Amino acid sequence: MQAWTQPEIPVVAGPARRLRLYDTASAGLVEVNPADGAAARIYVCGITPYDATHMGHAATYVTFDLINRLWRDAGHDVNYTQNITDVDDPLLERATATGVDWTELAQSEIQLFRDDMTALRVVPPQNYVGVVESIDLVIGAIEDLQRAGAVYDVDGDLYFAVKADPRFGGVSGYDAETMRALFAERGGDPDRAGKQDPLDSLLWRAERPGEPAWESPFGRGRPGWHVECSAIALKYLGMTFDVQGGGSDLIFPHHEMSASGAEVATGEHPFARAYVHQAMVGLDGEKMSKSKGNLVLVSKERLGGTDPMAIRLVLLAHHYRTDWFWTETDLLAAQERLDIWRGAIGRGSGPDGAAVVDAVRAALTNDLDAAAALAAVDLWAESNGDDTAAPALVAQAVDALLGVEL
Ligand code: 5CA
Ligand code: ZN
Repeated sequence: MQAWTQPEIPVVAGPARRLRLYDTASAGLVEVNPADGAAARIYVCGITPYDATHMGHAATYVTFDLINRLWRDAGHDVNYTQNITDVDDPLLERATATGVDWTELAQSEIQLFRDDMTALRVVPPQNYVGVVESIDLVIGAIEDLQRAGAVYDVDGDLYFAVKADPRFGGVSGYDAETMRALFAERGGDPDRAGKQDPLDSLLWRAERPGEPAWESPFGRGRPGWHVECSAIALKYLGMTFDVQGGGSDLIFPHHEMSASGAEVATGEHPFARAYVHQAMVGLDGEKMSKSKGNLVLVSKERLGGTDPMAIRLVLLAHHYRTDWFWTETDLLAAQERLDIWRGAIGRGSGPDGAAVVDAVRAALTNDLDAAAALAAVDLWAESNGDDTAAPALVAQAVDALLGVEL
């Protein structure tokens, strides 16, 4: 699948720093720096294209964009792979409810997402991969799981047996009760009769009347959710890549299951070196979600004339590991900050440029403390100095590292 346009990324003078991120699996900070000269490898779970990009999605993709930018700043090539869940229950349900063809709904929402990502200056993935174009990959992954003895049949549907994975639970660290509750809440079917374990997850759903289906050695049907991400990540990144990313709503079951499936299929461990999660963004006290409909849409804000760089500054002002709520007040503050910064880089000189660039790098490599990076730029913008190179240097760093074009 075509991704979107790559923004210009200036090269910024001065030494890069080593990146540390919070890893959900080990519940602590870990270094995520590939060997010198090696490419960094990251998989971020992409959209299910049945509705427009909201500020929660935007926060997730901007967070992983910071990681991408920091690795590039440190001289690494980055192999960034992102999927699109372009066939799944919510998409098919929405298409049926609105009388739109499901493929057309997916195509139009994917295009809107591309436009939103371009406006927010998110660096595109090298591999932007839909499930519909990956059916063979998914079938191959299910066959690998069959060979590992981890697949069984319930009335023609295939399930992944979690007992095949002695490490199951190691990504989320959740106890059995929490897993079961979240599994039911997030697309799982713990109570289906005939399953060996309530947490066993669907790999292949046999064709149902009115649903799209593809030929396979297991009969006509369509892929389950988790195995699509195992299969796409294995194909484009291989095992033991650097970062598996997404929102915290994906910790369980999705990231637990996709890691487990890949590990059982390959017999190798771990799927990813670090599991990094963006906290949930909400509106008016509730998590923003397409199913609840309490959305602030990136496209709607853009069409209403909001500067996408102000949207980006709102997202960056909140730490990625803390849940937060979108407010108009934050947007106004971000617009004001943008004006101040633009004024400051238009000056003939300012305080020491190299120092502020280093402060931005230090903040971001410290588990993406973007708010501290913004504060460092604020301080620079509000003070005077005689470094005539500073305005251009700060503008470059704000563009390259924070993705904000001034
Ligand atoms: N297609 C699957 C992943 S394979 C999916 O979760 N799609 S999604 O459209 O529902 O979400 C896209 C991305 O945005 C996921 O990484 C998800 O974790 C993240 N996300 C969804 N809602 C929010 C929210 N309210 N706040 C922050 N991130 C969110
Ligand atoms: Zn995924």
